[in-house]
Amino acid sequence: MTSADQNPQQDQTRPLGVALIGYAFMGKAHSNAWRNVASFFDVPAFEQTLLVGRDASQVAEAATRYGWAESATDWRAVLDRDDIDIVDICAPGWMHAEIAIAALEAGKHVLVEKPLANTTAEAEAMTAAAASARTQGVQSMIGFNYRRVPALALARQLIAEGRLGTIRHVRAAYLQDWLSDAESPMTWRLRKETAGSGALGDIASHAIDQIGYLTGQTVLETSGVLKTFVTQRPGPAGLEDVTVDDAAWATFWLTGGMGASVEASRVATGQKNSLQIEVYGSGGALTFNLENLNELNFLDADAPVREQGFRRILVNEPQHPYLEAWWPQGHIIGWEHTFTHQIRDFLTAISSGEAPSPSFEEGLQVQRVLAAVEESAHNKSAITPVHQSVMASSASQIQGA
Ligand code: SOE
Repeated sequence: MTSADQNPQQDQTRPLGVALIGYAFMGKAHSNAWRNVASFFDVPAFEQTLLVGRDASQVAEAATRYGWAESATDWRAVLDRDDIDIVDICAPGWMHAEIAIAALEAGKHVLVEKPLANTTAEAEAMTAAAASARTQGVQSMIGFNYRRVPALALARQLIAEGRLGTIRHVRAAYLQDWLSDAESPMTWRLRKETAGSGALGDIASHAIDQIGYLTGQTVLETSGVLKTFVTQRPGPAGLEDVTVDDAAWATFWLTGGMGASVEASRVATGQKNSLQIEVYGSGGALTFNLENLNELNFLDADAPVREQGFRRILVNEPQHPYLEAWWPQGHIIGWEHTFTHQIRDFLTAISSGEAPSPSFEEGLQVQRVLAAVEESAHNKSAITPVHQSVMASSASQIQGA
C-alpha cells in the first residue's frame, strides 16, 4: 500500500508538492538536494512548489535562485494548500515543534532538521503528532544527514555483519572553530530560548545519533560537562549574554555493556568541521573523519597479526551505499550529497508507505540524551539516567543497506 492509498489528501495523479521553510545555510543545502535528487535517483515525481522565509524580497530572490516556483513569508501558507504534500523544515529549532505539529495535523509529510526540538517536552509533542499522522499514511523524518554518508552507512553494515565482533566502545568528537573569535557576533544559535543548547544540541547531537545508528545500542546513562568560554558577544545594541555552551563533554553507558564518549566544540581553534568517529570491537575497529568523508579505515583483528593495521577503504564503489547513482568509481562525492541521499530516502519512504528512519521517536531519544547531559552538567552529577521512550533504530532505511 502506498501512502497515497492511505492518505486521502494526496492526489496520486499529480507530482508531490514540496514546501521548504527557511532559505539560509540549511535551507540552501536542502534546496540543492531537492534540485538534484531526481537527476541521480529514481524518486517519485515532485515539484519545488514553495519556499518560505521571513524577508519577502530575500526569500523571493532565494526561490528564483534555488528553483522554487513561489515564495511566501508566513509558513502557515502551506497548511491549507492542497498542492503541498511535503513540508521540509529548516527554520531555527524554536520553530520546529509548532510548524511540524501543524503540518502533520494538516496531512503533510514532514522532514525536520536536527535536533528535533529545543526541549524534551516539544520533542514528545512532535513524536505524538508523528505517531498519530503515521496511522493516516503521513510520514515524518528527522534530518540527521550524516547517516547518509556512504562511509558511515558502510560502517553500520560492517558492524551489523559482526565484522568488529562485540562492540566495546565508541569515541566521537565533533569539532568546529567558527566561534573561536570572541568578537564573533551574537546569533540565534547562542541563545537558549532560540537554539535550546549550543555545541551540545547543534553538533554533539550528530555524534550521539551516530552512536545509536552505528551500533544499534541505546544510551542508558551519562555524565556530562558543559562550558561557555566566551560569555558575552557583540549584538546590535552592545554586548549580549551567551546562554548556551561553547563546548560539551559526555561519557555514556549503553545497552549491551557498551561505553562511549562524545566531545563537541565550536571553539576548537583550527578545526573546521571535523566529525571523528572511532568504533572498537572485540574483532576489529573502524575510524572515520568527515574531513575525508569518502574514506573508512578498517582494522580486521582476525587477520594474521603480522599483517594487521588499519586499511583505508575508498568508499566510492558502485556496491557501496548510494554510490551506484553517482560518478564512476574514484570520482569522489562531498558533504552536500548527504542531503541528496536524505531526500532520496525520504521520498522513497513516502512512495512505499514504509515509515522512514530516523523517525521522530529516534530524534526524541537523542533529545532525551541531550537533556540528561545537561542535567548531569547542571547538577555536577557523575551518573545521570536517560529517560527511555524508544529503543534505538534497528530498521535500516539507507539505500543499499
Ligand atoms: C553549525 O554548527 C552546523 O551547520 C550544524 O548546525 C550542522 O548540523 C552541521 O552539519 C554543520 O555545522
